[in-house]
Amino acid sequence: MKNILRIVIFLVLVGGTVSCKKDDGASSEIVLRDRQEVYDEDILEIEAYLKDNYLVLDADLNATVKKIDAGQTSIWDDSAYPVQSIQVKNDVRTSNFIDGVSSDVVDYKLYYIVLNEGGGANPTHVDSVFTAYKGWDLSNEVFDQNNQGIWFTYPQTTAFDPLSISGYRQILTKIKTEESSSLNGNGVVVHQNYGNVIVFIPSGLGYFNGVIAGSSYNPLAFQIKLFYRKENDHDRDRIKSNNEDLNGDGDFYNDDTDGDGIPNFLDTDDDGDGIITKMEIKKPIGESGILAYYPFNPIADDPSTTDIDETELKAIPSCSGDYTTPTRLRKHLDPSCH
Ligand SMILES: [Ca+2]
Ligand SMILES: [Ca+2]
Ligand SMILES: [Ca+2]
Ligand SMILES: [Ca+2]
Repeated sequence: MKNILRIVIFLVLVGGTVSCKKDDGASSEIVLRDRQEVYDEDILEIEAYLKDNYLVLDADLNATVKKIDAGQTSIWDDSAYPVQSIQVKNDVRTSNFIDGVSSDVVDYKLYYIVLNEGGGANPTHVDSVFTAYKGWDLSNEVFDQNNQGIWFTYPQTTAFDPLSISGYRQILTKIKTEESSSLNGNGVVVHQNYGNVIVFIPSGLGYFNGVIAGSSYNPLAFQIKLFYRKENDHDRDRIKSNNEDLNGDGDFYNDDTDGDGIPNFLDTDDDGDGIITKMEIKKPIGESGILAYYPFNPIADDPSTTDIDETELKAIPSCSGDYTTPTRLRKHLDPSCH
């Protein structure tokens, strides 16, 4: 029970921190500091931490970090599990409109250690993910832990959807979901070959001025295990959000076919012709296949399901009736055609 309570508290903090603005009561007494200045301090603190501490792993690659006291090899110098880094921006938005980008201009460095890559799929930024985690501060005090796993969804569809912090969700693109899972004799799910990563998060990609683990502006570490992902259709237009990143750059907020300020993955009428996408891609009566709506790309039969023929030879057509060319202008993106 204690764990569940902690999860709820964690979620409130996560949701509150990423969505709260200056009028947040809990943080109103904390002086709002300059983001670059805080980051410059945080990254020095994180780098010192990586040089002053070492990693202990159990047989299941559960991590514990300890302060070096007898010549152990630091995380910084550990060649078995080398520390890596990526540069990222703060992805917390002011709105879901195209122009709702964060005013945070800091170039953040995220240090991370891949303990296991995982045998499944890389999640995209807008997939829901099911992860277990352990979070600790740079004095190695664990402040939250979830061993069973919890779903996080980005972006939120309601304010109550669990949402992870920016540094947490952005590092997940570096690992993959599990290869498989099974139930053991006690009915407990056992995950095999899942993505397992440790990430060191500057406070600007975490809770920033929100109080976590006893203080604000607190850089943190998380071990994250990625079990499942779910592809979403955020606007329920029968086109997966993953197929609405038209320029394929991994940014789902810069694709706006009709220029109305709403990105395609959240726009129910992508080409702005007054006919909703879902209606434009509905198959006429008598069309072949088992789906009511054209898929984005043709689908081959899955030989593992011998009782079902999944074949869909025709995908969303262009105005001229081209059902297959990958680069065709699909009709839901062509305002001259419904
Ligand atoms: Ca894009
Ligand atoms: Ca739009
Ligand atoms: Ca759409
Ligand atoms: Ca339309």
